[in-house]
Amino acid sequence: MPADTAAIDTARDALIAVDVQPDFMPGGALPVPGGDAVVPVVNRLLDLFAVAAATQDWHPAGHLSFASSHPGAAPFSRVVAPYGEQTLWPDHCIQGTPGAALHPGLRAERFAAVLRKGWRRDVDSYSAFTENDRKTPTGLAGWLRDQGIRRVFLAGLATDFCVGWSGLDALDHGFGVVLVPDACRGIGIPAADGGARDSTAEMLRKLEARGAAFVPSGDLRPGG
Ligand code: VGL
Ligand code: ZN
Repeated sequence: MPADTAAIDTARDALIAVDVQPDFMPGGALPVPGGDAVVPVVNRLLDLFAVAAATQDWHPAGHLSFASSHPGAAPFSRVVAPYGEQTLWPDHCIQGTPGAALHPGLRAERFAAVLRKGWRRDVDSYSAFTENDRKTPTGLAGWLRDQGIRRVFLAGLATDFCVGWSGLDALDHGFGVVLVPDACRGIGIPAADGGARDSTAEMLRKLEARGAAFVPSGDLRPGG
């Protein structure tokens, strides 16, 4: 990690906009409080980066992560999937529906790559790098490396799930990670460990412990 986390090196730094999709906006199928506020922030951030990618949560109908696929199960409860524990969600981001599109207010033409994830019916994928079985790669790490990227700046939704897991996996892949707090929002459910922290606070704690940096968008600048 360069000493100056706030200076963007356009040859080595990439912006990743995670799951900025209508279904995660207030009023959407799986609303993230304040989710719409990240759109203008991501749009401003795009001016600082030469390499930017976006992810789209992209599930088939009947996806294993949908509570509706488990008779009697409520959204936000947990089940044990063949690959381990899986939180169940309201149906969301169904392939080809308007709620699964990139948010129409995004400057999407600036994304060099758009990666869809969660498209296997029986495996969810929070992370942009590795699916929830914790072994199937999405290919994003290789793409970033092929562009010469060494550090990723994370924006989008939701801090406690797809942004957070993407950050942890980016660290595991050897990338530096900078989370831009005002460009992210969390869902905020009771944390899986049953502790006092909610899922957003718990994820931020993990990211910090593993070496992620947190730099607000207003502090980022060209150079470095
Ligand atoms: C997400 C829950 C289910 C996310 C996606 O984008 O954080 N969360 N699917
Ligand atoms: Zn999902």
